Amino acid sequence: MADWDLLLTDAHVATMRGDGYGEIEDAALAVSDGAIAWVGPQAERPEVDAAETRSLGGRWLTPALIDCHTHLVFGGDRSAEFEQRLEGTRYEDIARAGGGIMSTVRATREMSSDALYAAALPRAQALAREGVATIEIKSGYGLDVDNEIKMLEVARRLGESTELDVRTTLLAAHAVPTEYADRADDYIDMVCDELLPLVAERGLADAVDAYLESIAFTAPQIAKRFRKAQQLELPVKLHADQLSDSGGAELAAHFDALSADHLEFTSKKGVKAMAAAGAVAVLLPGAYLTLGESQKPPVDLLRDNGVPIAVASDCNPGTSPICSLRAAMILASRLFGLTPLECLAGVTREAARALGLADDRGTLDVGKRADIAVWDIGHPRELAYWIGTPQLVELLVAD
Ligand code: DI6
Ligand code: FE
Repeated sequence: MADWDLLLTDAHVATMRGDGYGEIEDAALAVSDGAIAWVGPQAERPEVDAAETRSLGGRWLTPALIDCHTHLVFGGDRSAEFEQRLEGTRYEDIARAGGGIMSTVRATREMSSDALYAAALPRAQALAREGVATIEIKSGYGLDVDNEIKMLEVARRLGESTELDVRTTLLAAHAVPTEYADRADDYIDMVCDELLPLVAERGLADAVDAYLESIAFTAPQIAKRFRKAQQLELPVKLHADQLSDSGGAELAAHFDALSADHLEFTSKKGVKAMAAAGAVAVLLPGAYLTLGESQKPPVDLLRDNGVPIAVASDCNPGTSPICSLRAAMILASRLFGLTPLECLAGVTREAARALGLADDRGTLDVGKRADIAVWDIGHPRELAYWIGTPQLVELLVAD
């Protein structure tokens, strides 16, 4: 019997281990039982049998990409609102007038599971076509027990029916639903007492998220929900400081969050708190672009304090209608000044860390999942450089 299932030769590898690209030129990589069994310079490869050997003709291998923040299960469309915004109406004002997130909530509630699945599938496939093997999908457009569960079930089904590995996040504290207008505390109580325990019992969520903002929930409301999540042993993450400095980074750090996401208005104190807690900063340049923001996340402070930086699509119909992680990389470099290395690390090893999966994927290391992207490029820096060029040759994923 062969020792390895698959041996890839004549390749260059960006392992993404350590701080750099982890480049190995003229490399080989072996896969066994869905995991990386060997990686290194071709000249040092042990003489071991492989069931299948493939020469890659000088192509590059990187870890498969990971989109660690999406809302890609949703109903309806918000292009009219996009038009309104370009005509001068602010996102917060549209939200306060019952549009924004609530209009997607109405459309999502009206759709059956099957219809939601059919709408979400092409979005997930679009990400996969660019080299993404793992995606996080949030609920947050149901905002009641049945519809939040419906969204999470659709997300799980996407994972089961495609080659994508889907991680689900309960984002019930995304907006105050109309039926709880002026009773946000009661809504949070319902989420803590009913929805969260049910979701945990049914294993439908891998993490819990919330939206801290003047148009969404307050810090005490979110703290209550995070305490409940922790009792149920679910890790937390937070939409933090997107439109104002709400102390989101500090709140996330206080609860040992996996990540704090957006962070445009995060202060130095918030960055220091994240560094101390080991939370990942997930930057979402698609939302910054779409909302026409001018306040950028504090990238230099994040770097100086050693906060890991991930990049994600934030795919959603309101603020980031982008089904492309490559586009998010491009935008992170152009808009936030991330280096090509930071962009690629942000969608591989740091994205894995933002999902609590750093031990399992995100770098090409022996023992990790054999989720590997094969690229027709001269160097991995090109992945944050070329726009719209089809560079992915193949995506290999562990079963
Ligand atoms: N921040 C965002 O950018 C998305 N959610 C959030 O909390 C926006 C979601 C939407 O507008 O539908
Ligand atoms: Fe988001």
